[in-house]
This record gives sequence, structure tokens and C-alpha cells, in this order.
Amino acid sequence: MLHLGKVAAAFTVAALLASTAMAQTVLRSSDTHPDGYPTVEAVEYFGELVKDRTEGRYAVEVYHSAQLGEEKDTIEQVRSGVLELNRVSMAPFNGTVKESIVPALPYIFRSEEHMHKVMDGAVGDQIKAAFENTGLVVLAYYDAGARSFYNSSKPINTVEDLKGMKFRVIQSDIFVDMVAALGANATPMPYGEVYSSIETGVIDGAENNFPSYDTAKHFEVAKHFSLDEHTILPEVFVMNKAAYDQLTPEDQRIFQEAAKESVAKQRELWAAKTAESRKKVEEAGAQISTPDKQGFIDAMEPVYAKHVTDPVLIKMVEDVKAVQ
Ligand code: GTR
Repeated sequence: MLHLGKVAAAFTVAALLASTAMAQTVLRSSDTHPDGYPTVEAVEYFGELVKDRTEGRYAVEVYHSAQLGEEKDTIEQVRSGVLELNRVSMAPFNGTVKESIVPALPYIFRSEEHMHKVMDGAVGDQIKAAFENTGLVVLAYYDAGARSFYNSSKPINTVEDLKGMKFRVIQSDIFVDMVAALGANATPMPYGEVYSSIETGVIDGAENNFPSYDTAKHFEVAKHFSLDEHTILPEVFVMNKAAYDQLTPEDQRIFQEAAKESVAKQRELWAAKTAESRKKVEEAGAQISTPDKQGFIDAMEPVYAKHVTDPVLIKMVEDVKAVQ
């Protein structure tokens, strides 16, 4: 008995020593997209860099495929600290972080390069500062390309063609008003409900980029894709502020540096995935039309008139336009 007790005690001590040596804080991160999607890979890459550079004191686990819930719910989780990290679109923040409205405005960016310059510069920093007031630290902005409309019934070549149609939009008033300004009807709903809603005819279609259209399989139920590219809205990778504030200054530097390197990685992955997805959906029968964007741009005036009234936002819109 005595002997066994000693063995057990020795085991316990050994286990304790081992766990102290490896003391590791695991940070959980959510993503609505499946494994292998550029945002999932970018956060995993961030996690590897952090693990390496903190000698294993921190590790990141990515819960992809909406395992922890739809974006709106996981945003609440990361704000309250149930989750430490989260990768989501900027749009669901439009109602809580007013500065996040600016990159969500239709046709605000002339191109993806323009968006990169803006988000990497002073306007991007201004948006980051605004997020801190809601208990979140923005670690990175990632690419989400341009969003365009797709539907199950017909090709869209002009604004007229959209009249009376019903589209799912991401949960943001800017998107609801944008669709209304085009003469169509918007239904905000979680991403995970879009496929079946199109399939059952509850909506005619939705709007998104090629990688989402592909990986969420929306192309199977909505084969008409109209490349109107109304929004070039970046993604955001955030950390709960209380969790971030607990890091030592040196660890914060490691996290920031790793996040920055993950942005470069994500941009490469994004470009490749966009081309791959476009090819795949075309081969599967998606019909891509390229409308003249001017009519769409002209129709957006009421969206700006309604949402860009605050002097801070008016100035930000001017600043964005001034970026060459
Ligand atoms: C995607 C984005 C997701 C999600 C989705 C949606 O482009 O990457 O984070 O917001 O759109 O439309 O809900």
C-alpha cells in the first residue's frame, strides 16, 4: 500500500512539473467558414507564429464552420470574453461601431488596392481605435474581395433587373438600405440559413464574393452571378480587450507582429482562392454577367444621404477618397 502510494505521489508530482513546464493558455477563435478557407488559414498561421514566438505559452484553436455559432452570436461571445478571438466581417459591427460604416459603404473603394491602402493607413487606425470602445482590439483586417449579387432566376445586367427581387443580406442596415435603393427587398439573416432559403424560394438570392459563393455552395441554388462588385468590405480579426490587456507588452508586440504577418499571408491566399473558386463555379454552370456599374453607383446616393451625416463619418469618407 505504502509503495503504491509513493508511486502515485511521484506520478502526481511528475504530472504537475510537466504541466508547469508547458503552462499554456489556449485562445479560442471562431470562423463561419470551413477548414482551408483563407481566413481560417490566416488565423491558424497567426496561432503558429504566436506559439513559436512565446515558446508555447500561447496557442490558438480555430473553431471553423460556425461550430461556435453564427457571426452575431460569436461577436457577443468575444465581447463578453467567453471567446478570446474572432474572425468576422466588419458589417455586423455597423450598428455598434459607427466608424465601421465607412468601409461598408457601397462603391466607397475604387479597387481592392485602394481598400488595402486605406485600411493600412490612418482611416484603418481610426476604425481600430473605435473598436476598442466596444471591448475589442482589432488585430488585423483581412481581404474579402468584392461582394456581388447572385440569384436563382435570371441574369442581372442593370439596376432595373433587380426590381422587386428578394435578397438575403448580411446583418447591417447599410446593406438593407443599399438593396432598397436598388429597388429590391433585403432580408437580413445568418449566413448558415442562406442556402436553404434560396433553395426553398424564401429569397431569390444573396450577395457575396466568389470564395463564399463557392464554399457555402450557394452556386448550386443560385446560378446567376452578376459582377456588380458593390462592396469591398474587409474582414476583421479581433481579440477580447481584457484578454489582450493581460498580455505583457512584449507578448502584445508578438501578437501584433504575428497578426501583421498573417495579413500578408491571407492576401496571397485570398487572391489564389478567388481565382480557384471562380473557375470552379463556372465549371459547375454558374453564369457570370458583368453589368455596367455606373447605374448601380448612381443609385447609392440615398444610402450616403442617410448614413453619412455625422461629421466624423463625412470627414472619413473624404479621407478615403483622397487616398490615391
Ligand atoms: C463572407 C464573410 C463572412 C460572413 C459572410 C456573410 O464574405 O467572410 O464572415 O460575413 O460573408 O455574408 O454572412
